[in-house]
Amino acid sequence: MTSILIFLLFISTADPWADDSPGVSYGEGAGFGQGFYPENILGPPDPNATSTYPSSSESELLTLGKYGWIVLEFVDNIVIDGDGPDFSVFENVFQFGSSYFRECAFVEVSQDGISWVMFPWDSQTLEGLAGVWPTTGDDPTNPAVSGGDQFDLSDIDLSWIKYVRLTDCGDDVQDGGLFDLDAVVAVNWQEAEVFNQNDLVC
Ligand SMILES: [Ca+2]
Ligand SMILES: [Ca+2]
Ligand SMILES: [Ca+2]
Repeated sequence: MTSILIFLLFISTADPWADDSPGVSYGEGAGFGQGFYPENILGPPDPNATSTYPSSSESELLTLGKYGWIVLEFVDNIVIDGDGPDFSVFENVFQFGSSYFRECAFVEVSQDGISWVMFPWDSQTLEGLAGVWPTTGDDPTNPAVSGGDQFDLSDIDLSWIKYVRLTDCGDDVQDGGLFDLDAVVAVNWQEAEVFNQNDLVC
């Protein structure tokens, strides 16, 4: 009985947030937030951030630097392809008037941390990049109200992923500067302990 209770307690701790960061490589201009890494980019986005008052705290943000990259891993859960967007990336984008201050990153995903698939992106519309839309401050697990940038695994024909890699766009995109990661949040997910990858067709 005790072992059953411990097991139930264990699986009940799964959460939608990214759980670990097994790799990071800083580029020119990095430094901000490194003293708080990795806690500042795990868990939910800054709860005080809104569209017009973005997060500015080193305890919530990590600057990757020019062409810097970071890998996030889902440990207690995996992201699955469900209806609509499957995960969201939050940066400290903010709105002023009808304009937005944006700092973008390329988004790749992986099942094993070795083979990666990049979401297609457009340098003019910025579609397919992270760091485009502000955090609203509303429920970060609900893409209909959360803001941030949403990604749908069906767009790249994957049924599940365990890793997300974000790479600062550097000079490849005309944006405001350096990407500052706040959080990566699963929208459609399963607990890792009950997940059997043989049940899903990749
Ligand atoms: Ca998690
Ligand atoms: Ca954060
Ligand atoms: Ca989907």
